[in-house]
Order: sequence, then C-alpha cells, then structure tokens
Amino acid sequence: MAKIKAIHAREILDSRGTPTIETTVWSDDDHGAVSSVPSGASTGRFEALELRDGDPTRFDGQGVLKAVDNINNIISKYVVGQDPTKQNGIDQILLNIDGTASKSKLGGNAILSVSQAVCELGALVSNLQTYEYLAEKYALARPTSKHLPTPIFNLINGGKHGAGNLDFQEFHLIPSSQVDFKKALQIGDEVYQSLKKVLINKKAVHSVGDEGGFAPNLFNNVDALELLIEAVNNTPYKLNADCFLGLDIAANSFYKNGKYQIKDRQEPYSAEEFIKYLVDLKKQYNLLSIEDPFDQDAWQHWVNLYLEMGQETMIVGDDLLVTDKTRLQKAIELHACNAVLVKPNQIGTISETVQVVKLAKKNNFSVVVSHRSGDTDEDFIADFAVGIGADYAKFGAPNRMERVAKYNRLSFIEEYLAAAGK
Ligand code: 2PG
Ligand code: MG
Repeated sequence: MAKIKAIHAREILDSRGTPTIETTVWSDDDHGAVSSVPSGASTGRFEALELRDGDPTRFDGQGVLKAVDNINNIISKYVVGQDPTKQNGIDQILLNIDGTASKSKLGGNAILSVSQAVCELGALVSNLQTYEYLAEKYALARPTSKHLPTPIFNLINGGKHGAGNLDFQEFHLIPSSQVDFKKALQIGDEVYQSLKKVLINKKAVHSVGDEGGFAPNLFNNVDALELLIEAVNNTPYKLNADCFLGLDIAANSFYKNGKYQIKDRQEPYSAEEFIKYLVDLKKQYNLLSIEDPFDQDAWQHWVNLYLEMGQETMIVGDDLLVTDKTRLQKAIELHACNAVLVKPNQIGTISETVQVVKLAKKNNFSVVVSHRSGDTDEDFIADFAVGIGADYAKFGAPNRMERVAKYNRLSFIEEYLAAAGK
C-alpha cells in the first residue's frame, strides 16, 4: 500500500491571468501527481467559497497565498501518511478540518486542489489511467471508445465571458451523439472555423472570449443563433442531423426585480413572458439543450418551463444546482430540470461530486461535466467525465489551449480504449 509522502501547493495563473492553485502530491513509492483548479466568472450564489487573499497590493486582491498556505501548513499535516487510493476517507478528512458548510475556512479551491491531486495520485499508484481508476472505484461507467461523452462546444461567448453586448452567455454547437468523438471534434472545429469566416465576411469582430468562442458585436441574442446556422450551412454538415444548437442563458446575470431584461426587447420580460419567449425559441431553433434559463432562486419558473418542454429538451441546472446534492434532490422532487451541470469546484471535493453524479443517474438526469471560464492546462476533468460516464462534456470552444487540452485528452482516451479493444 502506497502512502502520501509529501504535498506542496503553489500559486499559478489561470487562463484569465488570475491566480489559482497548483498542488503536487508525492507517494512513498515515488509517484507524483500535479493538479490545478479552475475558477468561474458567472458563479452561483451557493458555490463553495473560493478563498482569495483580498490583499490589494497583489493581483488586485485575487491572490491565493492564504489558500496555498492552508494546504502546505494545515492540510498536509493530516494528509501525509494516508493511502492515496482512499479518496472518500481523505475527502472526509478535508471536510472535517474545514468544518464549514461553504468550505470557507480552508477555501473550496484549496480543498479541491488536494482532493483532485490525490485522485490523480491514486490512479498513478494503481497503475491506471485516471479515467480507468475512477471507473473502477465508483462503478458508474464502463468506458468504451464508442461511448465517450458528447462534446458541447461553446462557439459564441456572451454574458460575463464575452464583450458585453450579448446577454446569453453561451451559444452551443452539439454534434450528434451518434458519431464517435473524433468526428464530433472535427464537426465542432470545422463549424468554428466556418463561423470565423462568416464573421470576417460580415466585417464583424472575430476576437474570442474567455472560453475561446467568438465574442462578436451583434444587435441581439437571436443574431448569434442565426450566425451559427449560417456557419453550419457553409460546411458539409446538416443542422439537426449532424449537429444541434443549445444555449447557456446564465439568466442570473440579467434577472432584476423579478424580470428578465435582454436586448431582444426593450421592455423586460416577466417570468411568464420569458417562458413563452423560450418556448418559441426552442421551436424556431430546435434547441437540444437550455442551461440556466432562469435565476438560481426562481424555482417556480423552472418548474413551469419544464412542464412546457421538459419532455423534449435538455434543461440543465448549473447555477441552480451548483453540484450540490441537496439542491439536486430538490430539483428532482420539483421536476425543475432534467440535467445537471457538474463542476467539481462548485462543491469542493471529488467524492461529493461523485455523489451528485450518482444521484443524477439514479433519477435519469443527464450528466454534463464542465470546465470553468477561468481554467488551466489541467485535463483531469476529461478523465473525470469519462470515468463517471458523463453524457456530455462542456469544455468551451475548440480554441485556446486550456480548452483544447481537455478535448485532446478525450481524443487520446478514445484511441487508448480502441487500442485496448474496448
Ligand atoms: C457556466 C460556466 C462554464 P463559469 O456558466 O456554465 O462554461 O461558466 O465558469 O464562468 O461559471
Ligand atoms: Mg452555466
């Protein structure tokens, strides 16, 4: 049995140039796992606390030296000597030391950084790829090259990830789940390149946003969907056969005084009007999936939309559910949605994230494993998506290395599985 010999965390920069944490864990049989954690911009109110220094003399208060210190000087005392394959036990130790519901004492970022690095080390000492290790440990999936998560590409970035002129945060292209991963990646990338040409031809801005999707200057949200259609039509692929459209509305960011204010209409929409707007949008664009259509506390709006289109549309809870078992349970009971966005850093440990996936699967919710808008070259999340049998993987556009690293890892896993005859 291997034991954790040492642990060391340090401050690094993420894709936005904002500090985050990288942790290395070594075992006494001389393995070492290095893992870094991401950070959201459009965060749900109920997410685990991301501990930042608040010191205005460094990185505008965004430094993470306190969280790093919590790992090096507090967590390490309890974790060194533990068996790295005992993920649940180590996560429980982390929860016990922290002792708060929001992980505010040590920081959710400090806790996840250790939890994730331990998971990777557990795989190394077991001589397994991380996805294999997760699949064996939690028995939620039997990965094969034919059943990898379907990628959800975020080709246009609006909301808090864009240039400020689109209200909806993400405009998705989703390849058919009938094609293998490599083909899906090709479809996503070719439509992305086609979209760039469409924008250039229209003399529109074609620089990219936080997740590698384009952040053009458009008049309203529907224009972005029209651009995606044009881009698909300029490729050999057929919309609604080879690929589909989806949205992350991220409605928290434009919900004010009980109303939804977007550019498509001068008057803000009441909840009832916004539901009708979304039902029409779904019909017109055959949307496969809609994420966060309403505010994180507006449960009744979710329930009403689900009644209207829950049978034929994937309605994804992100800020609503924040990868939290209790909130997911509530959504299941209320029929508020039928899919959960899974982001380990919303909850803070790998074990708790797995618990959410288990509950989702038991209740036939679709599972969408997701990156964050501020991310690193870390590809753990790709292994996690495969290892727990996610239906979808949302890792941004096929552009910017912190996004592409994750898609490339899925493509490696596909080949690796195929070579092993699986
Ligand atoms: C989302 C995520 C990831 P952020 O809303 O789904 O795309 O964004 O990481 O900013 O919360
Ligand atoms: Mg979201």
